[in-house]
Amino acid sequence: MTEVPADDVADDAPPAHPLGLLTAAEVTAARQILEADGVLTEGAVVVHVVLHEPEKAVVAAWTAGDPVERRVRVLVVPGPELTMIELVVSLGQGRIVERNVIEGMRPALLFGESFGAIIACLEHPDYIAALARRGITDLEGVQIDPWPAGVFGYAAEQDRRIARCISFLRDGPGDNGYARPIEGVIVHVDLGRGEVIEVIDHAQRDDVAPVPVPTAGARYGADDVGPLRTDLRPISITQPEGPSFTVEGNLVRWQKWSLRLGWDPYEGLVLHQIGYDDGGRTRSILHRASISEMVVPYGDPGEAQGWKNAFDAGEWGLGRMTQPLTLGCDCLGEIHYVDVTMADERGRPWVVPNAICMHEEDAGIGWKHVDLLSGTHEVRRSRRLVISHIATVGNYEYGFYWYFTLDGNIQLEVKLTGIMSPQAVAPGSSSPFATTVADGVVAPVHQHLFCARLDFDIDGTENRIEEIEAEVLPLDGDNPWANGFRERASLLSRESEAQRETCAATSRRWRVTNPAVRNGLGSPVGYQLVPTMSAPTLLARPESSVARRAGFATHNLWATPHRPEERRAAGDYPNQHAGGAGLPEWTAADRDLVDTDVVVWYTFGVTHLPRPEDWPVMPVEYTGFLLTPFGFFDRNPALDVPATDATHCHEPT
Ligand SMILES: [Cu+2]
Repeated sequence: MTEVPADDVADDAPPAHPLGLLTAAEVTAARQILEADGVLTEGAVVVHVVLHEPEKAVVAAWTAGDPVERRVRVLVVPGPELTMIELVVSLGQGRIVERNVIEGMRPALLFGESFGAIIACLEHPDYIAALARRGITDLEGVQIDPWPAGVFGYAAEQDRRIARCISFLRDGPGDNGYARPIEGVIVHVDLGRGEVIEVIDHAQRDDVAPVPVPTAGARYGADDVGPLRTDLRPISITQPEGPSFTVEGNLVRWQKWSLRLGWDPYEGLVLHQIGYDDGGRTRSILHRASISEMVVPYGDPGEAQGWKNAFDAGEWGLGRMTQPLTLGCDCLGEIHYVDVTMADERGRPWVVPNAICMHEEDAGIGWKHVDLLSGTHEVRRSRRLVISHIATVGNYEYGFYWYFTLDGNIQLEVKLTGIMSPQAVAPGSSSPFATTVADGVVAPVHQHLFCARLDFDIDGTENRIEEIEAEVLPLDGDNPWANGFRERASLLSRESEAQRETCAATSRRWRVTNPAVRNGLGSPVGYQLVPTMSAPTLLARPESSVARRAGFATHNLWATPHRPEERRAAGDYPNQHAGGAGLPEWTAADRDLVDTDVVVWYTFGVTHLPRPEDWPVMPVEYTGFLLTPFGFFDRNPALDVPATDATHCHEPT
């Protein structure tokens, strides 16, 4: 187990490609330009500095050695009001080239303001009194979680950036506070001003006894759960000649695949220019792939839980919440790490070391056949390139694992783990909207709905999308034995037709093709989006706040013609947004999708009906999807994979 030496990805050498990862020197240069401009006034917060990706045509026309024009997008919040300044800074020209003042919108929750909200709670007499009513007088062990507030018509929401703060009790610094929810206390905090607006104590308001704070602990560290099992023998993964991939700048090559790594504070890992080498020619598949947005809506209709609808991408940020990975623990084998650079809230470089992990895995058999007549046995191993990162969003962990395999498949697997956000109930009681995980502790039902944005470029940008499913034939003269079924392809020609749900019974999937490029069999080349894993849509009713705000989650599939500014499925600023932005707004134009630059948006995820086994820390649960070639190749593209041991694997059985 070794760490492959770092290359120049994270150092300050100027990126050699227009889509190169942002460097610390670039963030520093941007900050100097902002300072010189005077836009960073006293108290201003830099929300993000992110690469302003050049338009597709510019990237396509660029060749090695051409000058690299680098621009960054910056978001500045000058004060506590709902004013934000969007800037585009040209690093080459050393100046701000675009400036747009936005009124009435909120940024993602800011780290500095969130810490300020916690302090404001702890100092507020109404909060201290609410804790005292629950027997808590020592604030040392109180854990406060600021949550995105959503839109529920509270007066506190008006014209402010707010958080709703909920509380838990720890018995020491290393304790799992989620064992002891402090129920019925929700604090509305004005984030911009660092002021408590209102302490809502359900028990005081309703003149009822508070729900007792649960007493049992739920620690999960090695020292807390013993005895540990002792019969696990070591697994060592060795690649004596090193891994089979190379990394040059942000360009990754593995087997016939090539792609470029990107990073976004909200989307996390971004994959650009995914292509496949076919006879010495790189064929394009995806121009850009990322998680555009996600939402975690809770199902309990009561006021204690019913407002919980965290947009973990747009309100917190899957990139901003990404944590460094640890060799041998998070990642096993011959690992190549990539650091990522963002900006802190003062606009200074903020580097997350070991944020992206890359390695190769054996993936079982790739293909196999035993010819029973001759006894010939042909079998090939499958292996995959894994590119991953893990975001810790409050109580939860989301691991994003992109897999590339030798047979042309691309898969995204999301691993969900961490700690469920619990609720306290009276000892011995339960909740119809939650699973009891300990006496007086229940885990409410909720969903995790991710929206992948997939900008397909199948052998070029002019693509179309069809819905594919099995069609059962009617019982008539053409189907006398009643067994007949066949593949049906339906062109999704407009945006209104491309708002679709999965259907496991008919093996429904979606195929993106390029009719202008034919394979050796004479049919259009294509790739399919196959719903291989769980893909619920939003369960909250259409009348709900979250259905308006997370419109993307009301369908599994959407398709749009490519527009560079249409990046985030719920719009750029979902925090406390009343709704309608993003996909519902864009697709209202009902644009044409035939032989255009198609972008596919796919909502998938998990409806989490908690189990006792998910407590106190969840075993990984999986969701995701598969992209598989359909006629992109003329036959199995992994025929040329050599046998692992030619002498053994070819022997007659
Ligand atoms: Cu969950």
